[in-house]
Amino acid sequence: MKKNVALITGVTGQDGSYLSEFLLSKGYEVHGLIRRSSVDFRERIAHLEGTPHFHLHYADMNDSMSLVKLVGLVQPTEIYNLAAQSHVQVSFDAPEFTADVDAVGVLRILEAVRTNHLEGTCRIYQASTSELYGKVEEVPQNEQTPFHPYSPYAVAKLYGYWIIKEYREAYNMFCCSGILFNHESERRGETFVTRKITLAAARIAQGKQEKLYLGNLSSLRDWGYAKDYVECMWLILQNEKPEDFVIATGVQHSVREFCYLAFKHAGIELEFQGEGENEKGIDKKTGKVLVEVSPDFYRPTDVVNLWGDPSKAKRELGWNPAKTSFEELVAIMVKHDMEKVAAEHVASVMRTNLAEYLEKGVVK
Ligand code: NAP
Ligand code: F7E
Repeated sequence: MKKNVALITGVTGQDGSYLSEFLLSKGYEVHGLIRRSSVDFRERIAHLEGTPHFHLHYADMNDSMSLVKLVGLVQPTEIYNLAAQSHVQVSFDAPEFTADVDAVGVLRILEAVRTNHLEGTCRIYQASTSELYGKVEEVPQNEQTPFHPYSPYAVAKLYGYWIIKEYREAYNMFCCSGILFNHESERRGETFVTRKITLAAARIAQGKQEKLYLGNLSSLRDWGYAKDYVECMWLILQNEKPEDFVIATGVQHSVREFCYLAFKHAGIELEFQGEGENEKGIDKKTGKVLVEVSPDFYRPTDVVNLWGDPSKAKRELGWNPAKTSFEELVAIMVKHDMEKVAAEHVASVMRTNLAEYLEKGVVK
């Protein structure tokens, strides 16, 4: 039997790391694309390096030739195109780079597959996004909801969505988009709102941070657990027909609610008072202001009402959107960050003690 060979772009990211673990557990040969960086950003996949069937290769989504060579070398049966400049706020500061990676990058992958004559044997998953719905035209959003992208990131991802559809129809390629709503985890980047909150709650609870500054507290999201969502990426490629799917939990919460629950898990009960820029999250027990609003985190245009309808994925892929609840997700993230902050504290005490011992000549 022919072995399943997966190529994952964005392997160092949150989803890439979980997807690698998932595919390895299914017996795949997994190849990951990494890019050169002056510092080592491979901590999410460090535990996989050196294991059999897991290989890393240098290339870049901005470099067509490197992608053509890599696809030719690996001869993948499945490509998961997860690489992206994925931060919406950053896309306002670096719109051209975002378009190059998130829009043209998708085209480069498709052309690399065609150049290597693999269009009949290689299936392609494109990491599409609920940000396509942007300034939403209907609630909740499903596969038929019109798109209204509302950031340079979303506009770039819309090109990715359409070029995948175009190659599916023009060249009969098996390529699909998963329209994924926000999914988080203990591996989430630290500047996305959920992780920023869980880390801050842990630091504040352990006396390592005074206050947390956030932007729009009323923004609504459909937050799921990343580990559950990567399974769906795989299911989309195992489907009989190449089709696009909405992946979401079907449950919506505000940033304020996420914040309240995260602090509660860290042992602090917050009470929110005031409105808009004057809203504050106050520790009910001490009366101390722990959360404040800063317009620095407002976006020129913000997407404020995302709520997905995962009925199609449930019905046609047999995927369970309720595997990890919102409450469980917050609990997992806070538990992880409480332990991380405590371990950092122990390590810093040990470093201080060691420096003292070295100075006193106790340790040579
Ligand atoms: P992430 O943690 O930000 O990971 C992004 C990955 O893309 C990283 O591995 C990054 O590499 C890589 N990358 C960026 N620019 C690149 C380039 N020029 N060449 C090669 N690799 C490059 O994102 P994620 O949360 O795992 O999301 C995965 C994908 O799903 C992204 O396409 C994102 O836009 C999309 N998405 C995410 C969500 C969500 O809620 N997480 C929802 C919908 C869609 P470095 O480590 O070197 O930076
Ligand atoms: O913001 C508000 C912010 O940056 C969520 C990416 O994975 O999911 C992600 O994009 C909401 C927004 O994620 C802060 O204004 C308030 O309304 O965590 P986020 P995102 O923009 O939804 C989609 C589906 C993707 O595709 C993306 O790749 O929270 N918010 N205060 C804040 N956001 C941040 N980052 N920081 C704040 O202080």
